[in-house]
Amino acid sequence: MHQTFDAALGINLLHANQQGADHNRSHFDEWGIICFNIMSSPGAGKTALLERTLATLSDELKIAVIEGDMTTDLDAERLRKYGVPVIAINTGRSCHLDSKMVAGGIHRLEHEYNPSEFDLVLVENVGNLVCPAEFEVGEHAKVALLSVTEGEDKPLKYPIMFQEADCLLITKIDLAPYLDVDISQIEANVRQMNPDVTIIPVSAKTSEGLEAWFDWVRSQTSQQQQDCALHLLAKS
Ligand SMILES: Nc1nc2c(ncn2[C@@H]2O[C@H](COP(=O)(O)OP(=O)(O)OP(=O)(O)O)[C@@H](O)[C@H]2O)c(=O)[nH]1
Ligand SMILES: [Mg+2]
Ligand SMILES: [Zn+2]
Ligand SMILES: [Zn+2]
Repeated sequence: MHQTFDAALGINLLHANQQGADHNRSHFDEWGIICFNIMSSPGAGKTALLERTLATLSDELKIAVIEGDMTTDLDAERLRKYGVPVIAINTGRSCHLDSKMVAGGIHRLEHEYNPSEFDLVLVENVGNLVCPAEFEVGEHAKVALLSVTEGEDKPLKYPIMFQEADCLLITKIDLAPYLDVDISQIEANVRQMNPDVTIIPVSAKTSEGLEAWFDWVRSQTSQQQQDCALHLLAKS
């Protein structure tokens, strides 16, 4: 975890970040968009999940991706094949996206497209199981991935990510038969950190569990659209 209070400068980094997150959130709500912040350690399968999600849902939902990577455009290129706007953000030396970086992506969406046409913005965060969970970017929900290859103890050892998650995907379950891993123990450890989190075991390779993930995305998106419509009605 980064030091988030710099006494010399007197700046509370998390506080400043939260103000930027509120700004981003107000854009999303104004445009009727729901935003998910997708987080995991490197290689747990975020981009693979997004590939499957875009392949299935981009016909029924208008989706844009904000793709955070320290240096390359590799993940953004993988996702552009699905014909949706993919805004790449290189974080340089930073191991997480912050709200200011994501604001840059949102403002590009605003200037290059009609943002009110979009339903869903998927933010793929930098692969890191620690600090992305602490830096809000204006998302409505945090989606954390934990692959079966990482070990049952990770929710206990890296608690913040699992405490903060609204939805936890246990990924690469097709590999479970080849490993010494107990998926029910992963679930129990996650529940110990966060009793109410939605847990969905998935495989981007075999498609197992993906329908449950797509249904979760659909229901969250339609809830946001209803909330935004009610809010507009109340204002008029
Ligand atoms: N067997 C199996 N492999 C998977 C699955 N999902 C992803 N992978 C593989 O895991 C590796 C990493 O997947 P990515 O989707 O690039 O992971 P990521 O979380 O986006 O990685 P970073 O963006 O670098 O943090 C790739 O070789 C994928 O093919 C799955 O469900 N099953
Ligand atoms: Mg990726
Ligand atoms: Zn970081
Ligand atoms: Zn703005």
